[in-house]
Amino acid sequence: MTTVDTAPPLDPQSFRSDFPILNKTIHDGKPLVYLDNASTTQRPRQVIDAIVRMYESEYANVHRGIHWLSDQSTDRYEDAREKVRQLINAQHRHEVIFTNGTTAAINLVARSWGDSNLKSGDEIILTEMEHHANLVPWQQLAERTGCVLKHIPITDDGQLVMDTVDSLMTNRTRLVACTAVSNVLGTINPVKQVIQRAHDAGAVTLVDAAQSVPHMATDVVDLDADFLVFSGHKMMGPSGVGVLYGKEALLDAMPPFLGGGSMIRRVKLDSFEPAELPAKFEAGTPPIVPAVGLGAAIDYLQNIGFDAIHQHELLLTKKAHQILEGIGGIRFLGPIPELKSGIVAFVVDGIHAHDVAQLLDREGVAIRAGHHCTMPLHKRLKIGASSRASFYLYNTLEEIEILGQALEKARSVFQRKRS
Ligand code: 7TS
Repeated sequence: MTTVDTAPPLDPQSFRSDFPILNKTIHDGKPLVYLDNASTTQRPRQVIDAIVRMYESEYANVHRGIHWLSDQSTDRYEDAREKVRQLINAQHRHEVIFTNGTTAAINLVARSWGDSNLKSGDEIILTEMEHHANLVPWQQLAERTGCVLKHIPITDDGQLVMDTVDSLMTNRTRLVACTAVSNVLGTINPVKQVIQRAHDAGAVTLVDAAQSVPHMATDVVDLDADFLVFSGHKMMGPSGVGVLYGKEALLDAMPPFLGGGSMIRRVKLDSFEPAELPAKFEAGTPPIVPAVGLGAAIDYLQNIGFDAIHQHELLLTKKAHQILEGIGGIRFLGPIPELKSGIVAFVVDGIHAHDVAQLLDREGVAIRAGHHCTMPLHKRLKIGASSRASFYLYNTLEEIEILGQALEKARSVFQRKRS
């Protein structure tokens, strides 16, 4: 997760026409301003074309074929795995497991690695800012094994209190699982440092990279991450595909999670022998076309470059902070823009987050409102819900201005109602 300041500025107008959905107008001709990218992103024509091409001319089941079409399909699927390997700089292609998404990948680790390595009294360290996907599977594991969950606290402005990390670690710490970027606060966490400290204590690490891989360069070797997970749909790929990266030695030692076709070398009526990696963790028919679509999304992102994407999102984030501060009565969640990815969550004085989102929708602006699958984080911040605008490479400064105008309008509607 490295960024530099040297990329030339991005001009989203030069490629926005690649995204058919961004030309839409809604609610009587208002341009759609899509600012819900932390939930899911939109796809460029290149990804849609790759999906169509696959179904039109190269689709069959993979790794089963004695026929030409299955070979074609298998090649495309494995090409996609290689693209993911290069994207995150994994050493081996078989360290890349295709799953259905981040949630599925974390559950796989919790079931397979967790059930076979943890026992009562062992400890897992998480953080107060995790998405439910990186909380509930560990809570379920704790119910099954009696292991204990601890949490790295956050500051009021949404940063990890790193001083507490060493004191939370004990000789029973087995796993540290941490998000690289908070889906609400936008905070870019010092995951490399967290991993180092976890390794010093002899613990395994899992990075929830759902909000970082789509936005910044990722190098699993440099991070020394043991597991790293992310979803295709948050990086312009199709939904239904995600990635579990794991170090070869760890994955090799883990039992399969789902059982069925493809994950076996041999089956008898009463027993089976698992297949090698990555097949061992890809039971059944995998997300073939979604994986190919993800490969096309990776090509598109790399063509633009992660440094340029990060710089552009920082520009949008700074502009959003500046405009929203000018409106008044708005409390930001999370730190200053320089410490964030392109996520701006906020609470508007006297207006419920759902009303904010509804009023913005009337102006054509799509944001998310609620707890964003981070109920414990909202409790820590002493709020029930928040509004969240989240950006991607195709968003423009003009769209941030429209967000500001729509928010101002929402404020005046509510002020009129109250007076
Ligand atoms: N981890 C983080 C940090 C996330 O932001 C999300 C999804 C997930 C895990 C789960 O990913 P999935 O693809 O398996 O669903 N976050 C959001 C969000 O912020 N709004 O909608 C989904």
